[in-house]
Amino acid sequence: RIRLNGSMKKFDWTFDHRPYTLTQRHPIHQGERIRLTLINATSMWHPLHLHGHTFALTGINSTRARKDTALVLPHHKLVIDFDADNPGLWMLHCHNQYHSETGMMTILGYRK
Ligand SMILES: [Cu+2]
Repeated sequence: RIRLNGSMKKFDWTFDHRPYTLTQRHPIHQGERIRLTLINATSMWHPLHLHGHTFALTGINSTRARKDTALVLPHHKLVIDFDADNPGLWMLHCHNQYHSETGMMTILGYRK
């Protein structure tokens, strides 16, 4: 579960109130099916982009399409599933570059 935080006033976009650091990791292992719940606690749209994988939208947003970017609407959540089948260090970030630059990015990394 990852919460999107920040405001236009402070321009302090983060995940879980923690700006990006080089050493951030999340507990993922190769071969797992990962469900990410992205909770947008802000008043902005955030197009979240995951590197190295494609994901499926779940619930009412579900389609057969594979995506690598999806909008998380203000004060809504988006639940996505993907397979951890590509070991490496992969960025998850807002595709508004000026949001990721202030901290709304993290690394989903795992080894073989
Ligand atoms: Cu954003």
